[in-house]
Amino acid sequence: MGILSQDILDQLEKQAIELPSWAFGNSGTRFKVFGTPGTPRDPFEKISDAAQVHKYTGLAPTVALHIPWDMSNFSDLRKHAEDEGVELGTINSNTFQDDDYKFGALTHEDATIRTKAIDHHLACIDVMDETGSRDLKIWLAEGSNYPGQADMRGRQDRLQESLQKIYARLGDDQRLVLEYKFFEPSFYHTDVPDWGTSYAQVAALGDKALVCLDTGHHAPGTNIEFIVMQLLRLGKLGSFDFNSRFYADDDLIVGAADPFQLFRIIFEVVRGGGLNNPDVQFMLDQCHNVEDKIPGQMRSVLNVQEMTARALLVDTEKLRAAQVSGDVLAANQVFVDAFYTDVRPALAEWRESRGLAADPMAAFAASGYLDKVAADRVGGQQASWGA
Ligand code: RM4
Ligand code: MN
Repeated sequence: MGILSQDILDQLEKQAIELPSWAFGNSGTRFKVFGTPGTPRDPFEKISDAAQVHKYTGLAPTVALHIPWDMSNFSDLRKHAEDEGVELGTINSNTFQDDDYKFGALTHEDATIRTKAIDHHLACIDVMDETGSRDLKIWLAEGSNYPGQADMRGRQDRLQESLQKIYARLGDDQRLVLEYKFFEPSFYHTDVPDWGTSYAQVAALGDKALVCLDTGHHAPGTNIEFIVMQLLRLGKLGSFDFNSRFYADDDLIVGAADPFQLFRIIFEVVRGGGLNNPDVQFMLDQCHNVEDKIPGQMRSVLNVQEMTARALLVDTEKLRAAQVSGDVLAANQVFVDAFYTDVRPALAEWRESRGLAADPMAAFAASGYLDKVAADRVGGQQASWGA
């Protein structure tokens, strides 16, 4: 395949990226949520849409669920997923949409509210047992808005205590990943704002607890690939939530805002042994406010694939030699040469050799699927955050 060696193609063959069920529902900003004809009305329809992404790209064999948004009969949903050619993946908990959690959930001052939040996570693990999911992903909206409002230290202690109770319920093959985010919805302090806090919390739990890195959850200018390197080095990178951002937690298409950053991140994944390593789950966490959702997800997984191919093209021997000899410009040249290599024609050719369309986006558009679901899915309530 031209510039892509057999070794690179073998690695690309194994690549798997998990899709978020919520990417197929409507979303928007606090100003407006735009509906789209054909948007799924239940988790079954979300899974069917997600399966389209896998069908055309061969890259997305699993779908993450959000509880309670995707509450269903899970054995039926699992069967439906299998019939559509995909599997159910990570289970995401939700302690950010209940009045009781206004001042925290796992960190709350009140033990009854903490217990309620812990029980929700235990129920999520019950769901995992039914869906066959390995990972429980916890993202917490907890923190405070004003200095003095909260006892930050007490909240860390309560968080650890609550997480221990959740951790104790995990099966042997199940894991917990704790996601961090530097701000929002709290604006002064956040209880899990950075990788260090997440690391400290999960390290105190045990081997089955790891960090989830959402690429949109850092301050502008943060060197995210450094964090990737460090977490891999520590054996604590459990999963990625891929997306891209210009300003805050924009949840835009991964690789859209800064393809070079995605390249640098994946280079460190490869360097740290995290590529196609089942311990490091690649996931998307995105929303499609104005673009079509299925093609938006397709574009996303293709972007990850393209940047993976480019990262694998880095001549690491040459790079290492330049680093050792202190040849700054040569090292940088090796790095950017790979980044600037257009792998798209080679990937298109390779796809065809595997029975996939050379251009998955065009093939999906030509399939008429979007028109069909727009005609079929009439009535009912379109899925969105909260449903
Ligand atoms: C949060 C976080 C979580 C995701 C929710 C929908 O900001 O990124 O991963 O589950 O949004
Ligand atoms: Mn996320």
